[in-house]
Amino acid sequence: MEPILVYGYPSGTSMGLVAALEWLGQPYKLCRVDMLGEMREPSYTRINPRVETPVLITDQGRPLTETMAIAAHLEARDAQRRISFEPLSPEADRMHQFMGFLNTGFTGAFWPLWAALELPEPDPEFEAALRRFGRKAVAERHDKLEAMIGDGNWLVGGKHTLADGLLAGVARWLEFHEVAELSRWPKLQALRQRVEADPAVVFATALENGQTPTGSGAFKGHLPLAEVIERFGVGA
Ligand SMILES: N[C@@H](CCC(=O)N[C@@H](CS)C(=O)NCC(=O)O)C(=O)O
Repeated sequence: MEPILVYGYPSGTSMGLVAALEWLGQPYKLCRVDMLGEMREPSYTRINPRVETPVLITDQGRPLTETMAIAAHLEARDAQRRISFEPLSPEADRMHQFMGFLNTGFTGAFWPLWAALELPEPDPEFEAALRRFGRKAVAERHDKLEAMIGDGNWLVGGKHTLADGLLAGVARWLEFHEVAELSRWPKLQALRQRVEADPAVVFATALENGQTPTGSGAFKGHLPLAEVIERFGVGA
């Protein structure tokens, strides 16, 4: 069977893995999940007990969670090195470094901003504190990322890779949370413009938005969440 990526909307980081699957060029299916609705049904815990996206249903039918684990799985399937590099090469190490940074500190810096947005009850003082803390953390992580970016067209090694996919999924939260002008980080701005204009990222973003774009041909259609849980979920 083809692997199936369960990706979340709105504005999920998993969009970057959809783009990576396009770049990888091997047949895959998708399952589009409303993170504010159906993901919160108890049955979802059968594919991810932590109630998050993404989840990859592997070609063996096993649910695999956590972005870094999914990325490692895709890398292992990438014999032609379309989205990764030769294991143990300097480029592979550098790509993993970027992915680790993006998936941890960079993504985590946004959590206070999400928390401010999702407060269960109005609490203006706490909300303002969360926003102040979050904006500072996000700007600081952007400064660090700007310093890490080289002169190439992509994050590492002159081609788009899993690292660029992860960047595409999360970096757009800067605008979503109205933290700062992207032009404050010129290297990141140029890189993001390139990544976000890439056909695979445009395709993945359109799918996330509920449109029906034409991709590279590797995408073999969506499955409903209920079917994915019924066929591949753990337990009853
Ligand atoms: N450590 C996980 C984090 C995944 C994560 O936080 N996903 C978000 C969407 S980007 C989510 O599902 N959040 C749950 C929610 O919105 O309630 C990973 O890297 O895959």
